Amino acid sequence: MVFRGSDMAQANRSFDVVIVGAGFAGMYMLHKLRGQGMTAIVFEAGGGVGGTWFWNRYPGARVDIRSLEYSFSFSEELENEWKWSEHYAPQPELLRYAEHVADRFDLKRDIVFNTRVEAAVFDEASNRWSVTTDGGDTVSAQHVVMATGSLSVPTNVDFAGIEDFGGTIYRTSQWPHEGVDFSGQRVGVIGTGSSAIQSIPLIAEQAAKMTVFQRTPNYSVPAHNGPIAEDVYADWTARRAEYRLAMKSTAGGFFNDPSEQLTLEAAPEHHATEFERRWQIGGFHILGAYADLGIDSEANKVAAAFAAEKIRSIVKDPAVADILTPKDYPWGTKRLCVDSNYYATFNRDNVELVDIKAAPIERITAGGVKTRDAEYSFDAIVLATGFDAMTGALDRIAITGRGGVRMKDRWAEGPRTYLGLMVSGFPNLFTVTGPGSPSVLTNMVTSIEQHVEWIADCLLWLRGRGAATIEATLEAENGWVDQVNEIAAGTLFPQANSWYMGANVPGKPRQFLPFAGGFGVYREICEEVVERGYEGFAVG
Ligand code: N01
Repeated sequence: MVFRGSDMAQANRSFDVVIVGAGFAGMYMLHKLRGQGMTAIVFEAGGGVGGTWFWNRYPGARVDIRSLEYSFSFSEELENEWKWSEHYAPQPELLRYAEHVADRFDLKRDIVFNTRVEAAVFDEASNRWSVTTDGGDTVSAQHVVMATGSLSVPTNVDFAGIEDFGGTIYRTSQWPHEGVDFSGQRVGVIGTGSSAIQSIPLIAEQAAKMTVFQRTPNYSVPAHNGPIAEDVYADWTARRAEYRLAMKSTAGGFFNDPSEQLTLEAAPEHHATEFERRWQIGGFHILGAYADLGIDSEANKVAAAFAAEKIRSIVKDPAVADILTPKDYPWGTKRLCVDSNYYATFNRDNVELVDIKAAPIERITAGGVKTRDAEYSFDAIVLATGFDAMTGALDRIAITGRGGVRMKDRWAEGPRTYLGLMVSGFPNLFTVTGPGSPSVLTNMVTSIEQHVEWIADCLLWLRGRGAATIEATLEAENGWVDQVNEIAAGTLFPQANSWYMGANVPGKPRQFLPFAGGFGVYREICEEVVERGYEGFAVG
């Protein structure tokens, strides 16, 4: 097999660290390790850097955390030279940013593209990992960092008859790089999560006719996106260090002005003005309206009622508004969507909404989609059906630790980690933003930086001690899993059939996957663990 890496990679098959994935996490990990004089190679399944932003090229794809905050903070030079065009940057700009980071830090010479890692096996005699790619190459490393992403493996939704469809099927997560022109076409979109909610308004503008198949309605808030005003940028630049530091103590790794007030202690008039004020600011600001929205059912109903009223006020047909209104899970317990013109799109003459909870899809036919009640004809179908979140990418690599144990088998009842960073029995293997860490509940870049820096510090510490291995103890892992579960049980999150709960993948154990105690708290815990000499880890 031809090794498709750089000259250095071809010449060397033994590294300090193998990094899997060249998204934001893998890129920063590589940069950080190089700075510590360590040798590292990155394997990346895609043809370029950027991870999420490399794959998800559907119309309207953009970040849902403000770009000033959803960006690297580790390099002042990088921060000074990059200027975001909009509050919520669109995918092409985010991809350009990833490319810029790769070029400015000369990362690509140690990234092997178009190469998927298939297996990682720990050898107990040498205390090294053997990592094998789909190119048939095997390299050896003391450590492995899984920077494989939390939402990187699409669910394999198999509709009966899908192979019969005579038109074109597109998946939002594997969008053609050259783009798609839907002009004059009849388009069906299946799914109403964030990917669909971002793409529907733009596809509707192009298509002759669009039909949206909704199984479960989602709550969405407007982004109110637009250019970043010069004074906002000037303030950010002047006070950036202070802002970046403050972000690290927030619950989500970004700013949304969280209130400490309890919902039912405020008057109904206050609810109306406070929710409206935050709706007008846009994005996740609304999540901070009251302190108990995520933990108190009665408080949550106030937010849900506000959202329902908003939908009714935007969508002209009351029957359509009713279908678009969530009714069977608490507000905010599925990932809140951030949109531009989503609800208003259903006022267009060329858009129809089909409730497939009431009349499920039976099959895809040669001409379109057949539900229990009707048949719809399409030239194209867009599947916006989601991801095997947080564990999907790790499950698909044959990771074998001590005693020949497969990680997938260890996790048969649900993922078990210590701090979302390591798994007992899998020495020297780290996960970035893995299950059991705040991850998808936060600004991913903030979380990625914290994890990468924690891992890099750990490797330096190990090197200083001349240690060969580090691994989570079973006791620490059990304690952490209990803590993650207890915190989740104190919230309303478990009441929704969300991908946070693994509920979107048939057969996946039902377990709240991220740590819901907040980023700031989590970061402090990670720091305390280090201060106590890597408490909960066995070092050999
Ligand atoms: O996926 P989803 P997504 N038949 O799982 C439906 C991030 N993200 O790609 O809810 C019919 O949310 C499914 O219905 P139901 C963000 O964290 C961020 O949209 O299972 N329908 C649902 O409506 C987000 O939360 C951005 O009943 C089926 C939809 O498909 C996460 O990625 C943008 C079905 C899937 O929604 C995932 O979002 C995009 C079936 N068999 C994504 N199977 C930003 O804004 C599934 N569905 C940054």
